[in-house]
Amino acid sequence: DYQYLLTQFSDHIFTVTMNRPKVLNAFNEVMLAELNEAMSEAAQDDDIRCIVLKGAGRGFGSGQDLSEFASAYASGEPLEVSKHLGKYHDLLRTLQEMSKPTIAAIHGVAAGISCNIALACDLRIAADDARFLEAFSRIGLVPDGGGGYALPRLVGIGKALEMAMLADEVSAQEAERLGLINKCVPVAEFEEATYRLARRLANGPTRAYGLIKQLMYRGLDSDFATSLRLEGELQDTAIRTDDHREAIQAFFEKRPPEYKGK
Ligand code: T3D
Repeated sequence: DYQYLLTQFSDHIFTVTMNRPKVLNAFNEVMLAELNEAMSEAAQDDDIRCIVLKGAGRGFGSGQDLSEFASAYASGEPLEVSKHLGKYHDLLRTLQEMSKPTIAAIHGVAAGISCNIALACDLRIAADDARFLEAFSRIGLVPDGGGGYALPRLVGIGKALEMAMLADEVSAQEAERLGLINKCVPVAEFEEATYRLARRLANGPTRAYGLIKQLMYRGLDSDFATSLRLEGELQDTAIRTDDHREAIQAFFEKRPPEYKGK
């Protein structure tokens, strides 16, 4: 049991809800440690074939808990930023490296490092009341939590600089248009649409999804030749999976495939 997370598992879908609603799910040390633990365990669990990350109460998350900064400054202790950030970096690595799809389901505000953790998930679905805020420059900081990596790749350098420097809120509709999120849906349909997407992924060819993640994420930093080499290696693995064989058989039997994630 966690102090600041709610977790739920059904139909191969693992839902993690950040649960500090009074502060819009701001990250304190405990919640960050718990999220690291929950995601690391989920990464190892073959029964889990899709992860949904969301926030309790009226938003997804408000970023780092600023009262932790304030109390450190008041006590005169220096903040060990690199050590502290390292724990966020562990989480980002786990999200990218785990061989199963992750969905950030965003309603209300996603600010600061909460926004960037949403960007580190594979897919993003948002309610139409969602707003995205690279809040960092408002408090004299640079985007962290992988924002410097993900943001320009998702929306292009011009918009990334605008979001980071001006730190204006971006609406869900605008975020969808920019490619910052995959889909914006009406609030009333948000829950249903989130789990429709999650079920689709959880019932899909999980091994192929894991290999697709490698191909895409490594491709972001590869030259053409390296990426082609990698696709050869990964396809060699994909072609040996039970799910691939099942899909070929299902095609000729004119029925939907029944993937087992193997
Ligand atoms: O080393 C490192 O860790 C560096 C890492 C930095 C990572 C970061 O994430 S830096 C960015 C940190 N986040 C922010 O600067 C955002 C601060 N919050 C806001 O600007 C606003 O709260 C929001 C735009 C997110 C939402 O506005 P609104 O009007 O919907 O809600 P609110 O009334 O401002 O907030 C509700 C409550 O949550 C309020 O408490 P109260 O007055 O009801 O007792 C507010 O103080 C609290 N809250 C909101 N954000 C945080 C927070 N408390 C602590 N930390 C927060 N980040």
